[in-house]
Amino acid sequence: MAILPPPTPFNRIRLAASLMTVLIPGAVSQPAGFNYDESAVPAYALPDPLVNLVGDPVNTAEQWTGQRRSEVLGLFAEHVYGHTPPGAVDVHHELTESNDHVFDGRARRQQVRLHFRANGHEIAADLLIYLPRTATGPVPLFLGLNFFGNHTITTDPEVHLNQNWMRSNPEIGVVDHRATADSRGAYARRWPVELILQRGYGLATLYSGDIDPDVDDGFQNGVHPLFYANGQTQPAANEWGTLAAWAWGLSRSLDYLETDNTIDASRVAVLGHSRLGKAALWAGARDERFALVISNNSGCGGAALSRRRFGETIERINTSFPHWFCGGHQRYNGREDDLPIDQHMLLALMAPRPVYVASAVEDLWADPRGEFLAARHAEPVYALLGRSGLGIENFPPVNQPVGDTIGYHVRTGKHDVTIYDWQRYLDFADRHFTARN
Ligand code: GTR
Repeated sequence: MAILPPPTPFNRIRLAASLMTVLIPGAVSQPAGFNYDESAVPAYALPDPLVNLVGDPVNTAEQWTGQRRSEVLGLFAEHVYGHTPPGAVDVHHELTESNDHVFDGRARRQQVRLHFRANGHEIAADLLIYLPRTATGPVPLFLGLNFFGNHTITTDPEVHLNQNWMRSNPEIGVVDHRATADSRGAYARRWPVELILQRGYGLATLYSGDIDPDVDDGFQNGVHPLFYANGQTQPAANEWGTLAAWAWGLSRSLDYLETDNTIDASRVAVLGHSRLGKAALWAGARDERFALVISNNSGCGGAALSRRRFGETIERINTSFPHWFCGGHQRYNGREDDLPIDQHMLLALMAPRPVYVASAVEDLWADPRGEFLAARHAEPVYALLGRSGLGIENFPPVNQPVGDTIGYHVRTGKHDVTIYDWQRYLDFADRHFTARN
């Protein structure tokens, strides 16, 4: 666990200042030296999702589903997120706490520890689940990773305080890489649990760092060592980084949700904000059990087109966060046009399932227009599979949700998750989940 200096008072100040610019979710603004001017976006040509690697057109749904889809998935694994090792780990689910009368009897709560063991290594992740108590049948549910522990998403005092390493953030009570009681509820405004429950949905969340700490530690902790071959000490250049590990954690959470018959595992929406939105998209691409996928301000390496080089660039993200993608992704620093894919093809991997992309006008670092354009250029794949996508050509006005099977909005405000975002996600899920039943 190398890179962070010891917490002397001086270092703390220096660290706090540098964290403000790159590490604290929500504190990301517009670092200087990057392009925020639409007229300076270079000319670029996007790869066509419907032309396969040998140059043949993909004309039928069968060709997409039977061949091209796995080709595109393979390209993202090879060049962007890294291949997830195929090996199995030993999994054990432990119910650590439950209560059938929370929020004045309106909800049930479960805390489940997922234990993963292999290769002499073991990690555990705590899944926090809230379910509406009045449900008459299995409930649909939103699943997402959080940044600082389950106890930060709610003021509910019974939620276990996370004990694992996390990025220091004294402003919210995370001190010397550990959560303190002061961090309880620090991000509750981003997780309107009671609204979600009222609308008839469950919510499940887990701390991303339980799966892999968000630090460039040479992959010596988190889930990676569980998969090392004999003598292997770090992932190969085309093997998974941290985002793919987080996506793996989302799939393992879904494995658990499938075992609870009060949850409708065929109606689970996976969502995430920012870096965790990138992970949610990769999870949705790899694991077609996720019925609906939501990207909240995911930006570079998420929903935004890389070739636009607007706001955050591949070189910048690989420099600030060398552990997020596979090692081989560094080859594309400053060479976006050489990538065999762009992020519209990541969104296309969700087809024909509903996918929602949300941006914020002030979040230029994440390139709202690039996120919109990726959604738009995913449309031909949806059309091939008989689904209507966004249905509009031009960037929509602020606070005006658009689209059918591909949803999009750009709201007022900053890089964040707001009630406005959640209301749109709930409406979108209502529309698609109800339509199916
Ligand atoms: C930033 C990073 C973004 C985004 C953000 C976050 O520093 O440049 O890609 O992931 O962090 O996760 O809040």
